[in-house]
Order: sequence, then C-alpha cells, then structure tokens
Amino acid sequence: MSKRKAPQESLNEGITDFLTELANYEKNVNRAIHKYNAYRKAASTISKYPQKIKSGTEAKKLEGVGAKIAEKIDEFLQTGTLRKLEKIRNDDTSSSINFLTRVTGIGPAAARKFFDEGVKTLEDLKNIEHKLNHHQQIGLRYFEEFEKRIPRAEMQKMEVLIMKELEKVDPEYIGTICGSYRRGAESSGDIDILLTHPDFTSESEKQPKLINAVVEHFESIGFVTDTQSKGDTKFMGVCQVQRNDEDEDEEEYLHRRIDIRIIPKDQYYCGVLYFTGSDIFNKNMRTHALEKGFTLNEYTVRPLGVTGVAGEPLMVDSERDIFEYIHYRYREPKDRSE
Ligand code: DCP
Ligand code: MN
Ligand code: MG
Repeated sequence: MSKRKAPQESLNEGITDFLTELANYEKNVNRAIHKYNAYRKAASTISKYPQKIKSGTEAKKLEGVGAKIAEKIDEFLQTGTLRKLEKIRNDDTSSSINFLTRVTGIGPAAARKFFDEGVKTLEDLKNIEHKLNHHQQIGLRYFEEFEKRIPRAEMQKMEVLIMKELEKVDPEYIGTICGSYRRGAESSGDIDILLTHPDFTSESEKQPKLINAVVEHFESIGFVTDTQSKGDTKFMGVCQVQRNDEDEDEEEYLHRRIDIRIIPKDQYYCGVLYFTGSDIFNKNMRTHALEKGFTLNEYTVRPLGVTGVAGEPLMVDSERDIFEYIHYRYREPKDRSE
C-alpha cells in the first residue's frame, strides 16, 4: 500500500486535482469511503476525457459524474476555486487530520484519536513518539523519505536486484513486481512484490518459512532495513538500495516502502491481477464479473449459482484466463488505470 498517489496530468488537471483533494478529505477526515470512491471515480473518468471540459453539463454526461459534482465543476470553472475546499483547507481539524494520515501506519481513525489528544503536527508526533506503535514509529522516522515517489529507473534497479537475490534463496520462487510499476508508471509510491513457490498451494499447510527466508536474505544484504509488520504470508517494511562505494558519483538512495506477499501457486494470477490494480480497475472488473455471474477477488474466480452461492474456484494459469472466464476484454497492465 502506498499513500501518495501520482498526480494525474490531463487537460482537466484543475478539476481532477480538486476532486482528488475532496476524495482524500472524505476518506481521511469523514471516513466516508463511498464518497471517497465516488470522487475518485469521477476524477478517473475525467482524466481520460480527451477534451477540455467547459461546463458541468458537459461533465455530467460522463460515467460517475452526478449532479453535485457537475455543480462543483461549474463553480470551479467560473470562479477558479471551490468554497468547500477553501473551507476544508482553512479548517484546523481537517488539515491536521489530513496531515497525520500521511504518516504510514496512521489511518483515519488513529489520526482522529491523535488530533483529539491535541497532536496535530510532525513536531507533536515526535514528542509522543513513545505512544506510537512500531509501524507508526517507522512511518515517522522516514516521513520525508516516504513522501518522495520512487523514479521508474530506481524501481527497475530494485526489480533486477530482487529477482537476482530471489534466485539465490531458491530458484523455484516466482516473483512479480506489481502495483503501479507493473502498470508502467513513471514513478511509484512503494514497491509491491508478489511471490509464489511450487511447494505452496491453497491445499498445503501455511509455510511461513517461504516468506521468512526471503525477508531474512534481503536483510542480510542490507536491502530490507526495517520491519513494519510480518505475518505468515505478508511482510510490510522498508528497503533501500545500497550505494555502490566504488562509484563516487552515485547518490545515496532513499528508504522506500516495500510490501511482500507470498500467494499459493494456484491463486497466484488472481493475486497478480489484484495487486497490479489499479484499485479502480479492480472495482470495475469485479462489477463486470458479477454481471456475468462470477465472483472475483484477490484469491479466486468462482461461478455464482442461480441462488447466488459461489461455486468452486476455477482453474487459473494466467491473468488472461481470468479475463476469458468473465468475458472481459483483455487489457495489458499499462491499460489498467480504470
Ligand atoms: N489495491 C486495491 N484496493 C485497495 C488497495 C490496493 O485493489 N484498497 C490493489 C491495487 C493496487 C495494488 O493493490 O494497484 C497495490 O496497492 P498500492 O497502494 O501500492 O497502489 P499502487 O501500487 O497502484 O500505487 P503507488 O504507486 O501509489 O504505490
Ligand atoms: Mn503497496
Ligand atoms: Mg504500490
């Protein structure tokens, strides 16, 4: 997971920016996830629109743009600003809570709790560091570094390193760097690694050894520097490319957020599909699946019976298989923004 989304460039950047800001406000301050989704969906549709929007009425013809959003678009086009947003920006509660959620490990609920206790700024957080959990302490320690996005060239360097080191641990591992990187993004918020291994299927026992061996190796070479959380199948932490000492011109690399998951072999491609995203693409694909009588999640695709009960998982050997089952036009990862 990563918190900072890449800015979308488009003809209608002003509109998509204010919709994204409203979306984050709904999620972080009001914890209104439906409103958050509605604003994000509208922003996503508008970012694809090939013309400069001239009125709310024009925007309202697009999917996901309702009357209320159309009204805001009119206000924005006419006045160059939005009163609602001005208010939010000037409101101490909203801006503080929004700020606190930028720390990894601090979600909307924790942010509200800290705010109620009078904690509002980075300084305040540093003063109550002992009250933060381990995950949050790491978020605080690397706050400035995690705010910076990872250039694609560095992602590529990490991919090469990860694949090479994975092979040393055990050549039977299969790994894919998913997330925005796999969709071809110019920069990413974090690095999302999906692993599988032929010894691990949904029928076999859990095998914490499989992920531990990888994490321990990454630690031993200095690539993984901190752990935020660690389970049998999922690791969240921090990594850093080690600088090559012989190359004096090379800059020091920043600390980056890293998510590693190991997935049973038979569920690997549903996992790869899900963790490639985008989250909006995933939602749309799930909705389509339901319309075609299937239920799709990060583990399986299953047919729905007439009574709406899900049947046995279908055999999946590639991402393409999933698209074919649910009669969805195949899309390359780069075309999966929505
Ligand atoms: N995902 C999802 N729904 C969520 C969170 C995540 O479907 N609520 C999926 C889609 C994402 C993928 O997991 O693409 C990885 O999550 P990230 O938060 O790391 O998002 P991205 O990698 O897409 O973007 P970023 O570059 O900001 O990391
Ligand atoms: Mn992630
Ligand atoms: Mg990511």
